[in-house]
Amino acid sequence: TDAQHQQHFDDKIAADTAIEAKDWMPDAYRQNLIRQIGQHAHSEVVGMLPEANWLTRAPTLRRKAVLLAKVQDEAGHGLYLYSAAETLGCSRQEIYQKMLDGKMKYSSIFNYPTLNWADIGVIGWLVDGAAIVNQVALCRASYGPYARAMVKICKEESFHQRQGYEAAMAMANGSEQQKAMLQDAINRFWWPVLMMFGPSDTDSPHSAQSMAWKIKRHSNDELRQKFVDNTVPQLEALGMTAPDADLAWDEAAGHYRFGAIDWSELYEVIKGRGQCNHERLQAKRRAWDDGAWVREGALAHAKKNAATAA
Ligand code: FAQ
Repeated sequence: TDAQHQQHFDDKIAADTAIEAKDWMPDAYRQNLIRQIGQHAHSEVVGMLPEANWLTRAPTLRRKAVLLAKVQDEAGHGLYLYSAAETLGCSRQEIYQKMLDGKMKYSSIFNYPTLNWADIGVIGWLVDGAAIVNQVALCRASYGPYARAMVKICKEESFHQRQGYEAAMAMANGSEQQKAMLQDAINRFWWPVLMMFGPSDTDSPHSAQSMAWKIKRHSNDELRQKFVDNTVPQLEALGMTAPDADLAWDEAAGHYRFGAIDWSELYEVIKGRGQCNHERLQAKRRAWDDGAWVREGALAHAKKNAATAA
């Protein structure tokens, strides 16, 4: 009966046994995972655009090769995540179309422009750094296919974070002009990166249920705090600062305290009114349309092979 199924599911969650694709699960659990994993997948593929903007203008061949590898990794992450979402019974094409139609979200951070080369170092260092803090927690998410995808993604993400920090380090040790460029990039990305972790716990509608289901293991605010604690010493090592006058070490708490986040900015971006929302979706729609001949060709090839086999 449904009650027995529910009891079995609850027992597994309580015992930290992974839920697998063929296991019974409450429909709300399934739908919530499709939402989160789908948005996560969309973030990976939309997230390729800001950095791809600098591939043709990377300052050296080495920087170009590393950045190319990173951007390709993000495409791979998108594919693992779309596959994980498909194990829940959704259609990849359907959720992709929803993203193109602006009906499914992707991370707010990718709606900010990359104005100069320093932004690329700062994205690798701060954006991938924030993504790791969030994704390490998701390696223990209760849904097996999602958790396992996260393990591989985190390994690649830590390489991304290091390449970003190393690029930032080169600029921090460079000319006055390079230092100023780096500081400017940090100033622009700092607050949007803190917003990646989602609204504060008091305004996060999905958190309570997702924590009860052990999809989320830590709250949005806990992970944001962990990121700040990790990152401030790195800022200091570079001789850079955060654009936050309230940022200070709280000895008693063992944490860095930081200033108030402008939540209206996050909500504006999420609603589609950020600086680059329109441009990002346009680029993705164009890529989808331009790729039609590849999909048609692959389909014709598959049909021909099937006919030959028959
Ligand atoms: N942007 O109730 P909550 C990467 C939405 S890293 C946009 O707190 P939840 C790596 C939220 O979806 C970035 N929307 O929701 C990379 C919900 O809307 P809905 C991707 C946001 O799910 C680096 C509503 O607000 N990482 O891609 C944001 O419990 C460089 C209420 O929020 C992930 O997606 C936001 N920042 O917690 C790639 C991680 N925050 O669905 C390329 C997986 C919240 O009701 C280059 N996701 N919203 O319409 C998660 O961990 C969670 O979904 C959270 C949000 C923590 C993002």
